[in-house]
Amino acid sequence: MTVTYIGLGSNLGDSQQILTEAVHKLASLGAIQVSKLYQSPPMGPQDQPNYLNAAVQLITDLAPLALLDELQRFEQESGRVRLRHWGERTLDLDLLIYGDEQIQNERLTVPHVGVLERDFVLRPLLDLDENLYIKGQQLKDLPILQNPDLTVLDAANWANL
Ligand code: PH2
Ligand code: MG
Ligand code: MG
Repeated sequence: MTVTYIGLGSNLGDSQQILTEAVHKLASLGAIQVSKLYQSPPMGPQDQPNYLNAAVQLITDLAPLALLDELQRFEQESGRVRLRHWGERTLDLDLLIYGDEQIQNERLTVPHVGVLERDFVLRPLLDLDENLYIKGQQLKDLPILQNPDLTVLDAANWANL
């Protein structure tokens, strides 16, 4: 059993519905906990809609690449559209953390690139474990969290679990 964290994002279609369905699919892979639901301005091209972002803690038996296969299958099933790099997309599921493993291969970099610089990833992660560390860095101490750009859309049971 490994404690993993998945980042969820969507800014095309009915994003809350798409993220809700993604949470239910993640629940088929193991025990989950879900962060609050956030809205955040786009990182990257500015001529795209705001994102909905969240994170899920998943405790699973799946090996990293098997888990990645499942995440990519869920992205495809949501009718994933990805129009440009850092651009709009229907569903993005990023494997952020896999236990305390550091993984680097053609398909996967864990911890996920850029986690420490993105408030829309950090804030939801801290909902799930406020004492989380990545690469020896305590997340709640990161300066970027002092002035977060994101707003809580739904703090309750938004995914209807
Ligand atoms: N994902 C991107 C590009 N830009 N911006 C926000 N706010 N949230 C995201 O999840 C996001 C983004 C590509 O994965
Ligand atoms: Mg992403
Ligand atoms: Mg991605």
